[in-house]
Parts: sequence; structure tokens; C-alpha cells
Amino acid sequence: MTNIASVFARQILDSRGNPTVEVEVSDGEHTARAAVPSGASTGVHEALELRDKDKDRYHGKSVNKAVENVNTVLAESVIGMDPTDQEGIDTAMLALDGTENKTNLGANAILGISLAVARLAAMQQGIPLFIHIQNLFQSDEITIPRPMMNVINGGSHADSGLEIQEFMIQPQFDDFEDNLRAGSEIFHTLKKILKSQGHVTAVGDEGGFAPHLDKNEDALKVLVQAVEETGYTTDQIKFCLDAAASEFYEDGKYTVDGKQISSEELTAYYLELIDKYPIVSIEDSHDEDDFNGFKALTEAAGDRLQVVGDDLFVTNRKRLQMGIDQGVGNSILIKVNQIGTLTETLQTMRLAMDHDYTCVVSHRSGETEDVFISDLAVGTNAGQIKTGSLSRSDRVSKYNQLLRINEKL
Ligand code: 2PG
Ligand code: MG
Repeated sequence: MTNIASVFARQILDSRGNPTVEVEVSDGEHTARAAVPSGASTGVHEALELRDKDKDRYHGKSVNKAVENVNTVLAESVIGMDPTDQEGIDTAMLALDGTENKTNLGANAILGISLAVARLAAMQQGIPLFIHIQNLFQSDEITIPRPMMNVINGGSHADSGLEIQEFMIQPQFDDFEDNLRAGSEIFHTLKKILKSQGHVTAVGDEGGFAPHLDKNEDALKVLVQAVEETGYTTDQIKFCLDAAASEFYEDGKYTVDGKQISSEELTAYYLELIDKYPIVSIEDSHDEDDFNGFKALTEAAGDRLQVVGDDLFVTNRKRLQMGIDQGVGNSILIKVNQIGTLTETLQTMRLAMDHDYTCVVSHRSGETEDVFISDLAVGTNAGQIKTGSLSRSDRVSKYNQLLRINEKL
């Protein structure tokens, strides 16, 4: 294979209009590009997203330092390396950064190169990215993931006033196209219902509606109505929540429907919800450091409920290992920018799968047109993907890429 000849980064804008890093890596013949996503409800244990903090530019959010790090020291360290050696390249960048959380060079700088390198390697071999990832991960088989579609946005992704951040539908059909169709149809029925009830139908950051409902449960009620009015049953369409509970936790208390409750009361609240509604998965049910809360929910309902750690595990092997050791959760959300390299992402997924934790590959609330995560979800045989609602190209582009991959499988 031809070695890396050049690396170039630029600042672009993400789906919220904030700056982010885009990287191009070339071997002289092929050029591969990757863009870095960015979260709003970020976990405190995530790898560092390096921003300039210059109040005069983009409200402090420009990423010129990260871009410069790519164009100088990081470029120097990877030029001349073989792009099919993903682990060698990622290891070299980690060594150069030298910190636990990529605080020196920025996870956004490192990740841009890491993802672009994988694409370049696929191009050189003349294979699709998902096949290259399958080879890196050594997956025996690959499948199109089942999507979790975030049709009602709350928390820090919208001003709906709902504390729970994401109300998702997860169609249960075998074929991806049937799942996508169901999602789109229900999304449009939901719009009609919300409109008829006098709610705004503008969408939040992930393309889902952001109605001002009184209670979190009202969102579930309207979802059941939308599913049934579209002609589906709640056996065919299950629900998933991302509470993103770190965002409504303060001084040992959670605020739900405006009321302050304890960790135990929050667990009881979820148990009531899963009895009443077709909920099969709850992500970040508790605060990122409330291991006991997660554990209580896992013990009480782990046999019928996927308990997903996002801010809890931050795609980090060490955090996940703590969870495995303590019986916390049974699933992990996978976000490449939480950890900062493809190699570490794959290592975390391997650890999860070896311990029967399911993996949900995920977008960030700030996305770009890059569809890398679709290929990642297929190539690792993750089985599930969460990539927003059925509107806005930053979300739908991932589904469209899965349609293309589906034709090839
Ligand atoms: C989440 C994500 C994506 P953010 O909490 O799971 O939906 O949101 O990117 O803002 O962390
Ligand atoms: Mg989350």
C-alpha cells in the first residue's frame, strides 16, 4: 500500500452552525475526508474537544488550534505511515498527545485524522468503508443496524421543556427499508397530531419535534397515538428513551416533571413507564456518576430493558470495565468523538461484546454530512444505530447511507 503523503485540516461548520474540524488525508493518488461531530449534552468524562475560547470568534467555539495541531505535529507524525495500519497510526497520535483525555492536542484533531485514514485505506483497497471496518474489527458477519429514531426532542436539544432528552421509536421489522418507512410514516403522522393539538411542529437539533408538553409521559402518549394512527402496533414499533439524566441532576436530586426526586424514586419512575409503554431501552437513566442508580435499574429490569450507558461510559474501555465489574447497565452507546480514535472505539466495542453488552452506534447532536457512523455500525455488526429523526440531512444522510449499504449486502 502507498503511504500517507499529506494531511490537511480545515474548520467547517456543523449542523448547529458551530465550527468543527474536517480532515483530508492523501496518498498522492486518493484523498479521503472525514468530519468530526460535536455534542451538547457532553459527559464530563469525555475526551477533550479542543476549542479556542476566543470570545471574539464564534462565541469562543472556533477550532483553529485543533486545525493547527492536525496541520503541524499530527501531520508530521503520520506522514509516511501505511493507512491500513490503523492501530499503528492511532497509537502514534496517542503517544504524541501523551495525555489520558487528549487534552494536549484535542480529541477533535486526532479523530479527524483517525477517521480519514480508515477511509483512505478502504479507497486504496478498492473496498467499501464498512468492509474495511469489518476487516479491522474481524466481524464474522455484518448486518444493517436497527435504527432508534428520535422523533421528540427535549433536554438540551430543544426548548420543549421536557427533561427527557430523546423519545425514540425503534421499528422491529427485519428489513431496514421497512424500518425506515415505518419511521418516516410515523414521523409525519406525529406532525399532524401535534399540529391538531395546537403544538408547534418546529424541530429540535436532531430533527425531532419539540412540543411544549406538560409531562414527559405526554410525549409517550402522543407517540402511541402516532404509531396506531399510522396503522402499526406497539408490538411492531418499540420505544427507546435517552434521559440524558446528568442534565437534570443537581446536588443529589433529579428534576422530573418539575419535581425534585431521589435516585431511587427516579428508578421507580422508569419502572412504571416501562410497564405502561412499549419501552425497550433507556439510555443515561441516571447521572454519569450515579453508578448505584444505573445498577438498581439494571437489577430491577435488565432482563427486559436495555440499560444504555452514554455519559456513563463515554465509549471508554476503562469506564466500561468499571460498569462490567459492578453490574452496571447492559449496553453501551458508541460515539467516536467521546474517545477520539477509531482504534479505541473498536477496542471498547470488543470489550462490550465479549461481556454481552449490546452496542448502539450513535451520532452527536452536532453532526455534519459525514456518514462514517453508518459504515461503522454495519462493519462492527453493532446491530443498532441512533442517528436522529426522519428530517434534516445531517440525520437522514446516515439512513440514506444504510440504504446504499443494504443494496450491497
Ligand atoms: C446523546 C447525544 C446524541 P449529544 O446524548 O446521546 O443524541 O447527544 O451529542 O448532545 O451528547
Ligand atoms: Mg445520550
